[in-house]
Amino acid sequence: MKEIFMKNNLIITFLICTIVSLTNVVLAHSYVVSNSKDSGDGSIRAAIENANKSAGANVIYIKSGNNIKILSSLSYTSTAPLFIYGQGQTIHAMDDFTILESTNGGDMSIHSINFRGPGGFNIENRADLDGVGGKGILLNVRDNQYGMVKLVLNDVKVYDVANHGIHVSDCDVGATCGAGGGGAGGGSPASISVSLNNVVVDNVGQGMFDADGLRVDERDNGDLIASILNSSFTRVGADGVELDEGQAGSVIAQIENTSFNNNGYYCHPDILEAYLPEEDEGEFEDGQMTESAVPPAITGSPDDGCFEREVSLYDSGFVEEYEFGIDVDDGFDVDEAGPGDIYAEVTRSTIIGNWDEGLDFDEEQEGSINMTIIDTIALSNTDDGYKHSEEGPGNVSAFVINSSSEDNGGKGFVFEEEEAGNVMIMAQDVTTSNNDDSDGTGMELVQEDSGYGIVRSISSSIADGFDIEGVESIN
Ligand SMILES: [Ca+2]
Ligand SMILES: [Ca+2]
Ligand SMILES: [Ca+2]
Ligand SMILES: [Ca+2]
Repeated sequence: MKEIFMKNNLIITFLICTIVSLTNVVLAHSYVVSNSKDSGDGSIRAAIENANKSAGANVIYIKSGNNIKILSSLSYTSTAPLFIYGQGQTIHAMDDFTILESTNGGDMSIHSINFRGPGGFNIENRADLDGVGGKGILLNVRDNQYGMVKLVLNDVKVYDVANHGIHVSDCDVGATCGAGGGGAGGGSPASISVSLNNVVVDNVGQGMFDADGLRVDERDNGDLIASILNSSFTRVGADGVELDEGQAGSVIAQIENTSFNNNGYYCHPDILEAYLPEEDEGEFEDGQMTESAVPPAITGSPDDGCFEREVSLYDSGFVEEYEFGIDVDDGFDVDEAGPGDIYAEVTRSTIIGNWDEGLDFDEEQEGSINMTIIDTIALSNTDDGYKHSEEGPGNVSAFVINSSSEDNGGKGFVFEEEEAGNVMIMAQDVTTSNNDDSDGTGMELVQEDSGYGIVRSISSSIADGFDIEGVESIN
């Protein structure tokens, strides 16, 4: 093993020096992968095992031109940063396991490598019945970690894995962390930064429920910062991207030239509708319907976790209404809970054919949604094109410029705000048409409780109309 300073790659040396200088003078070590074997001298597994024993940052160069078939996970256990530079090789998992994991919060920076799972998963060929759902890349944050945890991916493809394609987990309750809003579980004081450039995530998350293309779980103090450029998330079982932030901290996301297309159909309605009760919803007068008469939770389907069953009662204990649903998912889902905001900018991107909302942003408790959408298209999503919901003290403000939302099953754009706070929307050169039944479905703006609402729309074509509550239109 040679020290990085022996290498002639000045850029990498600079990066490593920067990191090393920040973490005391512990020299980075480098390792060369010279063959495509699963294990043994010169293999990627040997390189990672050697890196695990080193005290400082580690750099692995994959020089072998061949693809690498592996029989078990590649597990990086150091807390120091790991850099891996490939030349477009594919690391191909021969079975259902996580391909590359950093188990103790070590930053990872991965360049020019493809990660391929065994493939062939769907709800009728599940991966998780044996308790395992393999991911592409996993970075697991330590419970006591602080500062900024970083995942950097450049020129990376992740495909054919059963579970999340890419997962950063700062959450101490493991897989049960993110089944819904950003609430469950605790975590570390650390923030998370995820930086993706030219990343393709395709056909992942089809082997189990709630498995996303990119999933970030951020808990306890700390922000979730995501920069996603020139990338695509397609054919993902659950959300193309899900950013889940709980407790104190904000979500700060910059998305550019990225597509979120045809995601969210692991719970495929064609397969599951047959398991719904004959009456899958109902509304009742008080005293009419007892709770025990509501159809029970569904069992015996390919994955019973796919069904939602909601029952609401009158104070008397009788049923007011019930509803069964199939849990399909979104193109891009952000859930922010606790003190903190959502700041997001989505530019030159496409959000097409997702099985629930195209873009679904939810903000709870203190904090605002600050949104910028430029040169972006939402088309043919099953529910709303772009949905923004804010609860608690805080505002919803948005600039929407030269963007469109058409042919969606729900509304084109939704901006809704509750409790203290305002709605402020500026739309310029925005087009909506043929959303839902085209009756006030282009743009829904709701400002409830204290506060004011203003929408200003300039040279826009909202062909299917506004649905406005508590918001004043200035044209
Ligand atoms: Ca944290
Ligand atoms: Ca947080
Ligand atoms: Ca908040
Ligand atoms: Ca509010």
